[in-house]
Amino acid sequence: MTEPRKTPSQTGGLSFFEDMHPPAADFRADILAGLSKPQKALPPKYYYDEEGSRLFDAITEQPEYYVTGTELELMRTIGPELRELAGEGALVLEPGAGSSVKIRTLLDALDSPSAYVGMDISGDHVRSACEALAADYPSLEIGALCHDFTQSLDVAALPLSAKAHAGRRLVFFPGSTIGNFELIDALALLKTLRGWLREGDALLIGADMRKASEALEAAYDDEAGVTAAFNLNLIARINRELDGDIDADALQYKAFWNPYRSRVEMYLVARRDMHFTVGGERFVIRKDETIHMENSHKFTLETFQDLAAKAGLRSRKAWVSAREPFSIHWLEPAGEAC
Ligand code: AVI
Repeated sequence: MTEPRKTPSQTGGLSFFEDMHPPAADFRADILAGLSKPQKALPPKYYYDEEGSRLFDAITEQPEYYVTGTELELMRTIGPELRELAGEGALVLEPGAGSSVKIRTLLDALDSPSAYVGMDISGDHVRSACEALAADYPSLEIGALCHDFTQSLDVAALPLSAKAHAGRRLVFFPGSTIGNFELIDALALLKTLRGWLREGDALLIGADMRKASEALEAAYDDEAGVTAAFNLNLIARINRELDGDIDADALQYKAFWNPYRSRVEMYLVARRDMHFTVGGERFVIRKDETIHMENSHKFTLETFQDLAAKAGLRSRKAWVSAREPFSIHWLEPAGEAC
């Protein structure tokens, strides 16, 4: 992976598109393994088929789901400080390139960024997201990588111009996606992202904060039922793709705040005893038994900075929104991870 393989005209305005062939997920094996656990669990990474992605976008528009709007507002507020900290000509790298609004807000705030590289496990998704960005930022060098961001990345080997490679690397990981990982996996991910940085580079990351349980439970169980539909969509996907016969109507969505683990936990609860088949295997769920769907960890400034420090990242600056508390952190490499 040294030379750009395609010219910008062949890639819809992109400087490059590179498929790093992330390991293929095994939907059937992962779902069957999850349903076979004593505490049944479905991996949240499978939420995002076409309908799931549409439903997630709809979640971000719900009045109770403060996360997206609050982070965006905070990004806009701190724009001048980000410009100052990043300096001129930054190379922006975005693992899990998702919200085009947030990246545009960052790019607009920065002082002549030299390049942007979006990454996602789905090649089609990242390519079209980056092409759309390239259409709006025609003078910016933009590349797209099909890559699993939990894996290491040799940034120096990316087919970018010398100018882009000379800029400060700014890894952008918004949305508090870090909160969806078990803490041990969040630490591993921070260490991986730390590995992309040199002295003077930075990780700009969003982390949602602890707040009243009522606000948290409402955010993850909105009145309109969109988050419930988002969870039940995974059941529909399993039925469709794995020849399943799970009665989705017999499952009730429930989200609750677990203060001991500082996270919102999301479940589907069986309203009655259920017998069903998935992928040719038979399963039983008893009335009131749960299927664990997702966690969303909430931090304080201190708990997040402690986690970052364990990954070899030192806090240079952190901002907290004035509305619902949400934090954005500017972290820089500091020594080695432990
Ligand atoms: C993607 N992630 C940051 C969301 C969150 O807030 O934890 C996922 C989500 N699940 C239900 N609502 C939102």
